[in-house]
Amino acid sequence: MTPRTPVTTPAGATGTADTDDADSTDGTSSGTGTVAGATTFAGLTLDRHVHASDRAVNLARDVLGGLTANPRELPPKWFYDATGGMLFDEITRLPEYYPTRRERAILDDHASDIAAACPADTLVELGSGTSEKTRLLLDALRATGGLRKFVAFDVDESTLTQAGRSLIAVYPDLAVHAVVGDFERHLSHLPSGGRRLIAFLGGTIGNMRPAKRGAFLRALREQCGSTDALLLGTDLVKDPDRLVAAYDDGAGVTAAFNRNVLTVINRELGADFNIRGFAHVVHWNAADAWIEMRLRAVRDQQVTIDSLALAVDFQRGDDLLTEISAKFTRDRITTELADTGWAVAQQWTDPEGDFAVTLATPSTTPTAASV
Ligand code: AVJ
Repeated sequence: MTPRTPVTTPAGATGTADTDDADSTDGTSSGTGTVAGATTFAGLTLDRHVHASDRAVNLARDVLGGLTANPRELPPKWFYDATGGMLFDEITRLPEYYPTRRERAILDDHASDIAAACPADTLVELGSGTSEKTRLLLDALRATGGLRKFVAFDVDESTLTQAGRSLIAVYPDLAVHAVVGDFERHLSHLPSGGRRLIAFLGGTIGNMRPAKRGAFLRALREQCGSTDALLLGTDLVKDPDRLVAAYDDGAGVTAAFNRNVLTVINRELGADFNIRGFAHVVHWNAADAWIEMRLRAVRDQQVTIDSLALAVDFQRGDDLLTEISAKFTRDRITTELADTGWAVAQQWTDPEGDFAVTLATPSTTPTAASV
């Protein structure tokens, strides 16, 4: 059980902070300023399982591991600083990047079906970001009469508090619980109670390799009671030309998003990546059914990373894998869910069959009573 320290901000927002994570520091002061201000924050609860001070430690660990591995690889979560978040937002509006529009179309058409199948009192959104898709689900759940609470779970505190603030303005009766955490590590800290619809949208599950996906889905299953449900958004396999174009847009926004991870490492770890020294490369890996996004050295170069006391040599043509984005078939989704303790209740696609949203319910007894 996690010891928790209640926190009250001057604005009246309440929060709890971990005190047991080895890499966590005191959460009672840093960051509470981001929720301070207007009384509209009454009703916002904030839990922190990741603190600003963890970020450098985790980034250093990932960069050291990734740049000394063969092949070289960086986890995609480090794209998303303020600039990366803005670039991703731009990506979702690109003509080539269809997934966001397709998923929104599905939720536009079927949010009420989803709410009817799972009339939850609590909507939990993993990797929530800021999306308007959340509102489609909240509206549908509110129409069923039982909605009381929204739990937003995201690694970025400022994204969460901004999203929480705007949701409370629109839904004054909604209890908004923001949880700052990494969904690969802190799932056991998801607020429990009530009937929960847990949404994991955008196709983000595709950024995990199959073994990690399986572990994630299993861990989530173990957190769920029999009336909870999972709403999963997944991109579908299609013409490789369209897949590649979605990650290699004509305006170069995805290239800038990809290279932004180097800017993050430069700033936060004192590295000297020359971002013009790396080309944006997109490859459809048909055998694994995933898109690979890479940064390819355009010339021989050495990069030093001061915080790691590390120098890394790149030969011209050397690749750094920055993201995989897996694409599914409907059968594959059903199989992977079944293998991890979930039964598909309903599955929807857009009319073009580009994207799928799947509603799944727990199918087996959890193996461990986890808290
Ligand atoms: C929304 C995180 C799943 O993999 O399509 C978009 C991220 N990367 N363009 C995806 C992304 C390049 C996106 N996710």
